[in-house]
Amino acid sequence: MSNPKRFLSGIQPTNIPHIGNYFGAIKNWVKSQDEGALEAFYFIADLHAITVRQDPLKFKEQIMDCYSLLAAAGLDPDLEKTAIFAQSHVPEHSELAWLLGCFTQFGELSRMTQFKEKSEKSKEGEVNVGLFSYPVLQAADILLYQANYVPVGKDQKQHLELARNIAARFNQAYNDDVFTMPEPYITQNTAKIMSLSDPLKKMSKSDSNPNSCVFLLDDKDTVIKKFKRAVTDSEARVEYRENDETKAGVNNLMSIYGAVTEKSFSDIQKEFDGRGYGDFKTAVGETVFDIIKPIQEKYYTLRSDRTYIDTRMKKGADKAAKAARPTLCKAREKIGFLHYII
Ligand code: AQP
Repeated sequence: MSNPKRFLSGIQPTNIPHIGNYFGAIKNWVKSQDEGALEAFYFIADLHAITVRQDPLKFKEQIMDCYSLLAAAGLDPDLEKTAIFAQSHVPEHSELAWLLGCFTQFGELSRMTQFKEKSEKSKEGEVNVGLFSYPVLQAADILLYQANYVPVGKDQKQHLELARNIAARFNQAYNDDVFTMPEPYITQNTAKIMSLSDPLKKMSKSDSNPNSCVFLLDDKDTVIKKFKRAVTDSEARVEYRENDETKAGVNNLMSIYGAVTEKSFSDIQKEFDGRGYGDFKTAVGETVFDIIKPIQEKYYTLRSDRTYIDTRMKKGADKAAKAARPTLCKAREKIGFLHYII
C-alpha cells in the first residue's frame, strides 16, 4: 500500500484563537483527521509569531492555550497519523529556511503583497527582516514534510506559489526530486469570518479592538454582547447581498450563523423575515456559544494538566522531527555540506 498523502497547516499563537480560526481552519482539520485519509502535521507557528514583538511570559501561555484548544476542538495528538507540535520545537524549520533563503531572490520577496501591506501599516522600526523573509520560512514549513496539500486562502496563494518556485529551483539545481511539489487544498464552504466592528476586514486575533473578535474562550455573556454590538446597517433586513458593502455586517453574521447551523442564506432570511436585527444577533450569539461551550469545557480540563500538554507536545515534536530530518539531511547533502550525523 502506498504511503498516505501529507497535509500541513499551522496557527499563530498571537492570542486566543477566534471563531474565524475555528470555522475557517480548525473545524476542517478535525474533519479531515476524522476521515483519516491523510497524514497530517499541525503546528503552532511560534516562529512566525515573533515577526511582531511578543511579551515572553504571555507568549508561553498563548502557545499552551493554542495547543490545548486544538486538542479540545478535536485534534487528537495520540493518533498515529496526526502530529501537533510547536514549530520552534523542531529546529529543522529554521535551518531549512536558511538554506531555502539562499535559493530565493530578493525581488521575489519584495513582490509579496502581504509584505507590502503589513509593512505599510507598520510603524517605523517595526519592519524587521523576519517580516520580509517569513514566506521563506513558510516554504520551509511545507517542503520539510514533503507536504502534498496545504490549505490556502486567497491571501496566501502567492506564498504557496513562492514555495513551489523555490522547490522547483532547488530540485532543478541538483537534478533530483528533493522536495515534493505542494498543491493547494481547497475546502468547500469554508467561511471567511470578518471583524464584528469593521466587517470589511477579516476577524484577526491581534486586532486591537477586542469587540471585533469572538475568542473561543469568551463566556456566554461576552459572546452575546459582542454580537449585539456588531456593526450592521439601518435597513433591519436579514438578507444576504454579495458585494454590497453596506450589507457587509449582516452578510458576515449570516455567514457565521450559516457556518454554525449549516442553513442556507435563503433559509436564514426566511427564519428572520420581519424580525429585527436584535433577535437575529441574539440567535447568532447563542448558536455560536453552543458550539464553543463543549470546546471550552474540554479545554479547561486539558489546560490544567501540564503533564498532558508537555508529554503530548514532546511526542508531537518527536513525530514531526522524524518526518522532517530525512528531507533536511538530503538538502544538506545536495548542497555539499559534510555528512550530517543524526
Ligand atoms: N477571519 C478568518 N476567517 C476564516 N479563517 C481564518 N483564519 C484566520 N483568520 C480567519 C484561518 O485560521 C488559520 C490560522 O490562522 P493564523 O493564526 O495562522 O494566521 P492569520 O490568518 O493571520 O490569523 P489571525 O487571526 O488574523 O492572526 P493574526 O492577527 O495573528 O495575524 C489559517 O488557516 C487562516 O486562514
